[in-house]
Amino acid sequence: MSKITITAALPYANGPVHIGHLAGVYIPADIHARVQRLRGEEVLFICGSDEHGVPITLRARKEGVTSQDVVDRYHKIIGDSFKDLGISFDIYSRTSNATHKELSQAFFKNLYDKGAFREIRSEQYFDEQAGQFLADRYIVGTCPSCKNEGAYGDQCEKCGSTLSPTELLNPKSALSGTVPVMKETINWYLPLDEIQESFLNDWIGGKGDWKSNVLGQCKSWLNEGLRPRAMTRDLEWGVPVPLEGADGKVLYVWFEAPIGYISATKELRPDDWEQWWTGDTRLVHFIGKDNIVFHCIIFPAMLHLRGDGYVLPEQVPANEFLNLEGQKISTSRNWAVWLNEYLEEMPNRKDELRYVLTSIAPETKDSEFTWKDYQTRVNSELVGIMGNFANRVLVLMHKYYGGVMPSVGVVQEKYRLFDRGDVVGGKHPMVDDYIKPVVNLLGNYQFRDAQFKMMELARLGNKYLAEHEPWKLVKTDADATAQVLSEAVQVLFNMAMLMEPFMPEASGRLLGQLKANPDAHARKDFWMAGEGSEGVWFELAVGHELGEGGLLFQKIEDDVIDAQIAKLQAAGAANAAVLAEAASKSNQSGGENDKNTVAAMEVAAEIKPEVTYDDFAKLDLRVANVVACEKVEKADKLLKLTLEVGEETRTVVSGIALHFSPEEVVGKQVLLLANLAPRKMRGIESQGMILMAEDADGKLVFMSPSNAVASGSGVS
Ligand code: B3M
Ligand code: ZN
Repeated sequence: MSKITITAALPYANGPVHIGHLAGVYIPADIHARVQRLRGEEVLFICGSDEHGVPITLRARKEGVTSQDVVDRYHKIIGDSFKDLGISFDIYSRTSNATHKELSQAFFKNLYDKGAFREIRSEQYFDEQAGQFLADRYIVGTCPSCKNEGAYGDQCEKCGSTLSPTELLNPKSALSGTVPVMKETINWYLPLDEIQESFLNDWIGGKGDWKSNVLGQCKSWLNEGLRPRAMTRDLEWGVPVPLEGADGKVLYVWFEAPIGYISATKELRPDDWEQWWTGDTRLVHFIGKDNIVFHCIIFPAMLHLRGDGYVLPEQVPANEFLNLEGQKISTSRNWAVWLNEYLEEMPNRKDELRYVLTSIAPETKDSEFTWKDYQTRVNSELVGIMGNFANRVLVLMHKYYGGVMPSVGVVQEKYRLFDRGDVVGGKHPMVDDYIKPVVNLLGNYQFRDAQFKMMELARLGNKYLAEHEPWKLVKTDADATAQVLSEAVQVLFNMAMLMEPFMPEASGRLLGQLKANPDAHARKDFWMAGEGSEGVWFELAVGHELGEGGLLFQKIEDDVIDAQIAKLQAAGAANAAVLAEAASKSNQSGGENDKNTVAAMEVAAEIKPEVTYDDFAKLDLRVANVVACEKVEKADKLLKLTLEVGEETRTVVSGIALHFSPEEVVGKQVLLLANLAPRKMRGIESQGMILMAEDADGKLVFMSPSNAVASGSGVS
């Protein structure tokens, strides 16, 4: 047993959290923390509000209140809504508190005294009207790479480039809109170029088990060559730089925010906090992809430079982004499903949200939330499969046996759920086919697949009931009925156990309905399956009294979903109004850019960054005929297409099964990306990708030529 320190990115206290944050960071982190606790590990699960940084001061300015007002308001909203959703933080702290100020200043001082920083005199943008230096987001301008006119001094959100203020074209102050002047200032820089050579290259080089999206970003930073980065800023809001003569300067928010994990630990455990950051403690950071460089490069460099035994992260399972109804989630455009509002409007659907967001978690690439899909997953998976299975079993148990586990007479082979031929060797199919795979997937941070595997137990149970129909069997074979229903109860019990980290409330409800309450020791062996324990499965004994059944999940009616969609459409319409107004304004003012135009540009469909003709010429696009098509087993979204491409026959797996039946696809001409690297999906090698358009309602349309063309014809 070792200590595990699990951190979840500290949300900026400048707005509530939304489903994108949850799917990318907080739900996976919570599942992980819960699993580790179930395994008997010593866990500290840390989070808090990030209360410094320019987004907060800008918001305060816009609203005409103080920065402290803003963070007080959102710290409460965010903290309450996490708690309400059941995110099991051991502490939800904040970076404006005294412990944090003290600790982050001490950290800075420690590195300063070691000579770790380079003191650099430079010219920085200064707003003469506001009398202030313009760091990071205080300055806006045109992105040098993609020409987005709304880029910030630290980053272009459109193309993702990291920028420094002086790289922006046409820079303007976000405070006054005036053109800034250059003014000299001193700041302290972390010499990341040197640290790359002396430490980071090797350290990251040894992280072969990190997720490929995370390693990819790290390597591209390293390949480009790191540059010194300022760890102080000329700003008022933040932790003051603890040096003589550094008045008006604060610590860079990305220097002190990660230290917030440590100060939160200290606040929670004043006596042994250091043990959670040294020794053989395992440190895991849950973050979104935009935070990778800070957690994988800068913070580790800081910890390493201290040289006094701080642990470095063992894993940083960063996720990609979640989109909402076809658009990027955006706080400024109010294009989001806000957690606090969701919890108010659907107070009894917490686990439903957890379940759906885990099912679509952007673990390997960006993914998409739609309300219709949410409804389908709740109604057909949670209500239709899981809830229905539990309900049928419990109702029949009460009807036939008064809710008491019956004794089974002669066990009949043909009614067995599993072939137990191999139980003798200490193996049980429940363990080998379900529990161990779930535990393994969780160990690999594959939460989405783990939950899917857990759900397979419900599918298995339903299939088993449908096959043997105990409600009919009861008329002819009492023993078989008792056998089938008892086996079904065992499936329910193990499923309820496996549900615990994903849907803690529903798991508790189901265990309550079963009146099952395994002790911590048994739970531990269950969750250690394959690692230090052969694995255990659970059974309720003959004579055990079951509790009352009841619906595990409630169906969601169309009107609830329609109301949510309408709410988003209203936000969309408000944005369109801003767009129209900005357009008319910019006509009047000769195209001068203002912040409304920036918001408006975000609304229009996003065109990806420019590519060269050479990039384009690498794609081999062909017309292909679909000659056969079938569903892919156990994958409700996938169709397997057999394509004729000139002389050649190809197999392509495509995620269009929810839109088309196989019959609708056969005979179509489609556009094929023929030289995409082959990829295995559900064991089938997909040799290319067919291209589809998506209409405004999210319906897919084939890109077929208007007149039939010979298959294999090139497209250019
Ligand atoms: N406040 C969250 C964000 O980028 C940022 C994380 C800090 S983690 C130390 O949305
Ligand atoms: Zn850009």
